[in-house]
Amino acid sequence: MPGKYRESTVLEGQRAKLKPPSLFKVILLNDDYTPMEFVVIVLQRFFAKDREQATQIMLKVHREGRGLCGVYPRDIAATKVEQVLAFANEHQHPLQCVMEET
Ligand code: TYC
Repeated sequence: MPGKYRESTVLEGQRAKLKPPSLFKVILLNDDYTPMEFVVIVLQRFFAKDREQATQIMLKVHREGRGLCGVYPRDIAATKVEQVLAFANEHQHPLQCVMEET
């Protein structure tokens, strides 16, 4: 298709095919051994929660078995899970963290 608007026509064609990225929940799981204070630190360090928010989420996980830390695009969610598991392993805590598509 000749003409001076050809390039923008191609760009619009590509734009129309893009879907918004899938989002993933990052979820912390309860266990009987990880100290509460360690979980609060994890939520502050990796999920940008303040101490009050972190404490509420930790207590929810402790009482209900699991709790939402945040919602992110796939790669960021996967990195958060890796960071939490590496940090827990370093400190020899069995804390588990998973991601789930929303
Ligand atoms: N249940 C743990 C305890 O009593 C605390 C805990 C909370 C562990 C949240 C993991 O994701 C977790 N020490």
